[in-house]
Amino acid sequence: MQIDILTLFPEMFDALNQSIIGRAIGNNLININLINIRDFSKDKHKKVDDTPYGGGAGMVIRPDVVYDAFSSVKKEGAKTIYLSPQGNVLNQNKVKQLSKETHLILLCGHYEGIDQRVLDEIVDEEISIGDYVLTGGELPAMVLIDSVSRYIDGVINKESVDEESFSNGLLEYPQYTRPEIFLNKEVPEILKSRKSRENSKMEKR
Ligand code: 21W
Repeated sequence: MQIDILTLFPEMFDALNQSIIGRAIGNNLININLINIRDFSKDKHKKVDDTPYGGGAGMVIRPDVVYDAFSSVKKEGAKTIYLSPQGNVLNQNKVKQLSKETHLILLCGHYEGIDQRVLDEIVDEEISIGDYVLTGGELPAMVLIDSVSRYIDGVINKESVDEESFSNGLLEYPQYTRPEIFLNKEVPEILKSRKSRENSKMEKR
């Protein structure tokens, strides 16, 4: 899957080069391309925002700069997602649906917001990750990438995808490993019996 990320803070995405997602990127199962929106400013001071028409606090990102950043990666068949607090809240069904796409373009919002005209022009879908206020769309974009990546073939084994999925979440159970006694608490007896070990995935031979 190709994932282009339009952001003012590309360094935040360094976090993706870790663990399972880092390995998936290394194995070319996911290709992440970071685009710094600021690189498309035509201003000598690299300015990307301006005061809002009609007044109000803060600044608004200019539509032309976002449009040029978008145009540098847009291809036929890509789906453009705007991460924004006003979007539909992400859930496991949406995650599964997005994992079938071949090319996602993620536009990260920012506290100040983006001129509505460019959003109307380029955005296919608006997604939030929950009803609380963050400072930008970067962490939500990473949440989306992490959750979607699990469904991409080869990223994690198939049993884990089914076992850990939200729909089966109620089947979760407490887990134990060594040491057998920790802070005076023993591993439950039933899990230590031979029969139980034979039935466990971990020790199956
Ligand atoms: C916070 C952006 C507040 C915009 C007038 C009109 C992306 C997010 C975000 C942010 C505002 C997500 C304004 C859950 C989130 C995100 C930053 C409001 C000011 N004034 N999911 N608009 N929570 N948050 N804009 O915060 O970009 S997905």
